Amino acid sequence: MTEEEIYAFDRLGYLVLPGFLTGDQVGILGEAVDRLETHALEHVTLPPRKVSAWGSDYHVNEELGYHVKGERAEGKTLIIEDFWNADPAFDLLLDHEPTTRYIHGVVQGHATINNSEIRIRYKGNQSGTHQPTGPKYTYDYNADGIDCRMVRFVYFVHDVSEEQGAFCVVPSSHKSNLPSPYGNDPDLEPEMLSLEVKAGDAILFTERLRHGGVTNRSDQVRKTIHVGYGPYWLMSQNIATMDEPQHILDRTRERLSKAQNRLFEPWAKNQ
Ligand SMILES: O=C(O)CCC(=O)C(=O)O
Repeated sequence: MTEEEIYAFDRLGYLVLPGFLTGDQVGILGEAVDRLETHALEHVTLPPRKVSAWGSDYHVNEELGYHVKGERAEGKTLIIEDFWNADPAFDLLLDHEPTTRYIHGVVQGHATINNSEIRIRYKGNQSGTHQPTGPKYTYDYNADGIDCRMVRFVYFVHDVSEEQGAFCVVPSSHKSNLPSPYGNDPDLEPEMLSLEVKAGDAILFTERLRHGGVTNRSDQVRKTIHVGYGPYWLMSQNIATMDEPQHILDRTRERLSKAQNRLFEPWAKNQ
């Protein structure tokens, strides 16, 4: 990370990274997201089910190894977790040099993946504003620099304007001491900023930042890939498998390189 990026991330709590993925990568990921959306919509209401620790009802897809909840309807969203198991096309995001460089800039020590979700947001949908608190989501700065616990990358496979349901943040709110008085509708919060992006851009943010997604008022279905990172001891932060080990199938592990596997292996920190 450059000195300017470190300064901006510390001050604002996020970075917009233009042109982070190549055109080829955007094409591969976009097609994989479309394939998985089709599969997930055909299965989302079927057994087997899992009710997560947070109370959400998921379909557990044993064929492709993902968890999915939601529906395709006005105002609704489809969330597909553990997508690594479903399609090797997503592997290009694992041990991806630019991603690794930024993660090492904001997470100290051995960092692993703790969250993987594809968000598909249909017309009228918004992602409620949230700003997690507690030891898993802290933002700190010490003698070694920025010291985040959970952070997230959002990768964009198509352009997203404010009208199209942009990811949004309250800049610098990761340093606030008080709970927000503004509720969870991102469209109504003063100082909420929509981050408009192009295909191939990425956003990196600390989970401690107040964030969400403004209402998608367009006919474009908004599709994004979200990957959470943090210190090795953080367990899964996917909603279906909250605080469990990462749900990575044996056949996925066999496909991945040693460096890619290490991203899912907290216990490998000293290897
Ligand atoms: O992209 C959005 O609509 C919201 C995403 C979000 O809240 C998250 O990744 O934590």
